[in-house]
Amino acid sequence: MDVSKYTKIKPTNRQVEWQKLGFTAFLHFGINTFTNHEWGTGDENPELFRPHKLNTDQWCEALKAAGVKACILTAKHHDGFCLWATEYTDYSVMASPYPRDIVALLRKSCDRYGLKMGLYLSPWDRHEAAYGTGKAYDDFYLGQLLELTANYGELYTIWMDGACGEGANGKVQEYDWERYFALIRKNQPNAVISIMGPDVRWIGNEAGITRKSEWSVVSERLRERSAIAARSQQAAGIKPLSPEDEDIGSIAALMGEEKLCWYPAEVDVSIRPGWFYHPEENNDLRTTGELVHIYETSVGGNALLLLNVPPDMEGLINEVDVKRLKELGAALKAIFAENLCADACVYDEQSAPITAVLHDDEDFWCGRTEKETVTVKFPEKRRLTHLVLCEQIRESQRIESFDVYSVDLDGQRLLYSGTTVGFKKICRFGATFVEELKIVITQSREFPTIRFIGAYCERI
Ligand code: FUL
Repeated sequence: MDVSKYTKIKPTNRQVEWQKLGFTAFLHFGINTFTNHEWGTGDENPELFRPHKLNTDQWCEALKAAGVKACILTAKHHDGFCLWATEYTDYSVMASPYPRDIVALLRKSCDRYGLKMGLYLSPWDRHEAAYGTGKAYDDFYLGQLLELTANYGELYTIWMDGACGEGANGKVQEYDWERYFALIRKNQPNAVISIMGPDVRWIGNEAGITRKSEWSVVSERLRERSAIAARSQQAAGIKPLSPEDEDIGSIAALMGEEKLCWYPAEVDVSIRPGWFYHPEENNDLRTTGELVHIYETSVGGNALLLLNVPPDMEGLINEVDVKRLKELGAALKAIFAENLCADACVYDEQSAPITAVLHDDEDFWCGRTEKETVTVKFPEKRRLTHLVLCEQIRESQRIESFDVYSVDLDGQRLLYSGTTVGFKKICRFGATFVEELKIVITQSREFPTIRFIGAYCERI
């Protein structure tokens, strides 16, 4: 079968750089933090906004402890209240008892802590009078977008959620997405435009669940769904596609699709039940075990993890969240601190040694046929609990299925059976002493690539 239709689909450089971040954080903070709501109505009094101990350094420090590489702040949520000194509305921090530009403060802290910064700018605005009137609102939104993309340094993403409801006047806006995207491309050419944009796909749930087989090569219709909502009626006979579908990337699922695109998945999930801080949820945080599982299946499931940690009414990441983030960081270190593969011998079926896969860089190994076996020989028996496999996604996503065996004098034992690999696959199995690993790629599109192999043992 000619699979070049699939393998010719490759990511842009900005998508690869975004994917490398792996683990990122969301900061939902705003007027809702002070009203204990999830969605504000847009008429909350700015007087309520009093984060008297606000400290964005403390946010960054807490996130760093978990191993986060970048964060996204809700510069404006659906209520329309802005966290920066915008000239387009009075409904902002500047009208509050805490008149400081929080986007600027976070920028400084991110730079100090070596975190990348992204911004969430809700298209839906329940405060702005122009909302729902067409071009007047688009101009207003573009003005805000211009301020954020021009005045706060390099942003790695602009995150546009899909919520689109009524404004204060009962009207609903039809957004001029193409104008929004053009402005972002011009001012922040390296930033991915997420969710409603063309670069990053919403995984389809907010529960931290990644598909068993997560493909980044999918139908262009998934992206048109957001960009061209008005034109998205399906032609007769073609099944509608939704981000929630379980299989959106197998060859069977893509059969008949005219246009394909690289549209990688992001898992947005909150450490708490809500997106915003609610004091009554202080005992309801996800456990460290749950968070490690979400990490292993998202970061290790060809997706990016966007974990929400909402600052509280004092303007701090609450101590219970700080504690959980530290525990998560420690748990991940206990697994991934040392790559036990770094001094192993790796070779392919032609017995050619492969050193490229021992380093986590851009070099990679490339197979010749659809099915290939790669062997990893350790200098001595080593206890392993995890294996990490990475494809070189610049060459597209190719591996469809693989098995991992432990081999010794008694024969071979199956440790793990997987499907897609993509940017990163984390395979967890019961602790096993291994002298030789056989990675059998049972099916790939044309030929597989492997950019990196890592072997780890969880310290308990
Ligand atoms: C959704 C919003 O409606 C939620 O409040 C939250 O911000 C989530 C991440 O995106 O569309």
